Amino acid sequence: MLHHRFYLGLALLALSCVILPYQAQSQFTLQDSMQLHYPLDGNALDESGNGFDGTIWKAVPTTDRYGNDSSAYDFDGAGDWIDLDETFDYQERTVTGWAYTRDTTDDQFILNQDAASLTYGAFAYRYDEGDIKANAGGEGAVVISPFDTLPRWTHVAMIRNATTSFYYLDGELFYTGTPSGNGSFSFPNVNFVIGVDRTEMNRFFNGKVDDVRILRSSQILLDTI
Ligand SMILES: [Ca+2]
Ligand SMILES: [Ca+2]
Repeated sequence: MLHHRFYLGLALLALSCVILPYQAQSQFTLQDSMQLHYPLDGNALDESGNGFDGTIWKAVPTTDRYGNDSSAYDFDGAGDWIDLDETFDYQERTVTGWAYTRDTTDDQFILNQDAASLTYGAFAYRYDEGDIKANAGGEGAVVISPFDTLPRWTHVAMIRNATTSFYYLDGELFYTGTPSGNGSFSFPNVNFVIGVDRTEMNRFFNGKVDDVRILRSSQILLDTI
């Protein structure tokens, strides 16, 4: 825990130059900028107030990272996912969630929105040939070494603004990049999907997902780490 707090402090320091000018100009609050929030406590209702409720395809309620019953969703790696008819194509964007991973051997998508028509690029958190890969906004995938031990819960945050992308795992900033507008032409899907790739037919996640949030800002969510 101390380890995470240390890195969170570093993360705050690193982000302060981004957040502070933004807040001063817009006076946005975190809640104002929340576009989607799925606590996934027995349903896929959107608690952001925007009504972006998800549709659950075969995923089942399970325990969360604290052991609370029916407080996350389990995806069995074979035909389970959650989707909704909504896109989150923002220049300033934060996508976060918790994922419980059993195995990264098979290619799997946890959080995904990917189409070439998106102005601000595809985003994804996924496993590919044993690596962890993330994409905050269209740039080439950021590759992270495989987890040392599995299974495990991991918090991921993918953040972009007009000039910079930020990638966090468990509160640790591991990469900053330059976001672009790239996305896929084949089987594009402008809508956000959880637990499967953009086709909604392939690369199903084998694990659990909890506390998915999308914000229209480049703030990191302190209460989720
Ligand atoms: Ca939950
Ligand atoms: Ca299944």
